[in-house]
Amino acid sequence: MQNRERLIDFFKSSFFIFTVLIVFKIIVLRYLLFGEMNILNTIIFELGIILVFMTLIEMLPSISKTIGYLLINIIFSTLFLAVAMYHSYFGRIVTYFALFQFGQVGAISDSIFALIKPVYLLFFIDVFIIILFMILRKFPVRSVSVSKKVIIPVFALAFVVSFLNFYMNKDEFYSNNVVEAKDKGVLNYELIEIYRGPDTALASDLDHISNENVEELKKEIMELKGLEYIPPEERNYFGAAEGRNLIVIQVESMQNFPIGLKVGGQEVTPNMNRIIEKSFYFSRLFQQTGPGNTSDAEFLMNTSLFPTPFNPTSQTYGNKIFPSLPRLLKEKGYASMTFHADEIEFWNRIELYPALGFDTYYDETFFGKKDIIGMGSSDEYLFNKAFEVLKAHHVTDQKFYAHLVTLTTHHPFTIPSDRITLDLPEKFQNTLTGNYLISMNYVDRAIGELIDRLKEEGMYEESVIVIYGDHFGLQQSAISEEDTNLVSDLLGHEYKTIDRLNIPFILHVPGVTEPGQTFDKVSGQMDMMPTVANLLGITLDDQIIFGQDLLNSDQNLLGVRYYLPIGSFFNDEILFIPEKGFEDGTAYDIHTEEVIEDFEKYKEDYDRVLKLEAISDEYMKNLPER
Ligand code: GP9
Ligand code: MN
Repeated sequence: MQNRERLIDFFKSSFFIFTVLIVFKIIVLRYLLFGEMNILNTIIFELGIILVFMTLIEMLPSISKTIGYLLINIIFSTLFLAVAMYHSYFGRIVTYFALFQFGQVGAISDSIFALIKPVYLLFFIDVFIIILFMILRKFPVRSVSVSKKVIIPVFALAFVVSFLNFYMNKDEFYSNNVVEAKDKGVLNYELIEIYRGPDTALASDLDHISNENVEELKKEIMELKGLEYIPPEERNYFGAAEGRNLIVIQVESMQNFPIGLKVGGQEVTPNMNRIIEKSFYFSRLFQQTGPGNTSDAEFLMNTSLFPTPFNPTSQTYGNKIFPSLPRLLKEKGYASMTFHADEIEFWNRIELYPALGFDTYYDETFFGKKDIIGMGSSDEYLFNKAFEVLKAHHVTDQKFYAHLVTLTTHHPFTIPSDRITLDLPEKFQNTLTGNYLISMNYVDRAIGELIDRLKEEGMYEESVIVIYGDHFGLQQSAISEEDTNLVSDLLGHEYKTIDRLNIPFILHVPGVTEPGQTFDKVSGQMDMMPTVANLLGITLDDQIIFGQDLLNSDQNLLGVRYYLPIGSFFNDEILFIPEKGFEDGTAYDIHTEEVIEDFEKYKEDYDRVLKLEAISDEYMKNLPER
């Protein structure tokens, strides 16, 4: 055969066609992830692993070859789509750990559809075309095999290159896994994560951490956070709400910006705005949830520990006994219960709730799939049914702690038209931002009605009412430019990460938090539990916590390691986001959100945060199992 014919045959081979298709798709993927169109980088970082797979398939007997190519194409395409979608929402590269959560995909299918972008079609368009051709029996045009003389050396070379890329890069840990995947190759990074396993050690020298030397450990944590010990009798508001019932409302996707906001002359959250007038309101509190989202917010509220970084805490440690708010309150004679209208298996709450020490949980079974909006029974229904339970405790004089975890305002924020009371200006109609505001207005009304009922039954004065958001609802990278502009207009400045991670925290103690006060000090979700405990007269002196009582401290240092790279933190002045590590990271002024050039002085805070997170991980690992 002539050389020219051989070459033409090669171009017609499935080996060549599918390799080109997959390389093209990974160029698209790298563009979506890193904003680069560099073909050379793709060849250097990604081609090796692709060729290992392709040459192996080419060596198969010809009958299984076509199926092999089709399958590998579909597998790569699905992986690329998953990585692209996950990145657009979570801002990081998904690893195989997240596969553990695939069982939950069905339940959030509405949200997944809302995240799909037309560009993702590029990952699958060829699959459809090939299947069509196969139906028409036009593919493969002529089954052309590539000579073993070519395939074997290509395989050997690709294997050696891929192995070296893996071997040389496997031990260096980057804070930001997007940068890591860019530098080491997306496919290579995935292999490195499999090699590392789920328990990547983020720090060493932690042998002294256990739940037996609480006193010593507490001292170390206080020192790292720069906090002084204050005796209970000198603490502000210590026990100011002692003996009251505790009602904690965790609001799905509630960010801080709708609070106090007026759109078209109408308040978005009129009820919460009224409550805030008689509350301690923390307007600069930041989310610290991990891969477990809502369930991590529940975990943070009840433990003041760091959620685990690679898996939902409820999955990693569902078998543990956490020192927690329900357990502390039990010692004071409280009954504890938690309400959420989703099925109990979601986020492994079936294990999380006993791990947190709740006496009773009320889930989808209790709400009986009534009045469904989105993922479960509506928040109005949740509050009404929960109220009956609370009232039953009240009439028997049983003190209680109720954690009410709402659901209706989950992405994509669709509220049925007959429940909408917010009349939005034209430009918000049919936008995600508009729907988000409508859903915030919806849950605000439901909260207002619950409080009215507590008042009617004489339960209000005996209560501490806490309201906070679980995490953001509007992810900049996952919303359209139009929505980003709409939110920016509402904020009066460009919508940025600091705004997105900012959730409200409202402490309402009738007769005590009046007149209301707004605190704009930097604070985080892990501070909520110690602050509430102080009001209820619980010292936490014998308990390991990583948050702090906000009514008795003036400086803060808060690690955030999800939605942002590991090692990210807030202090009173900046939000810091590392890249490979500290030196190439970026510091943003907490007030102006401008980049700060000279940030070397914050290195100590960075080291402290990593240490605190490592201590929390090690402490949790050593907690007893149930
Ligand atoms: C799941 C619900 C929503 O039960 O709480 O969870 P999210 O998707 O926000 O983590
Ligand atoms: Mn949530």
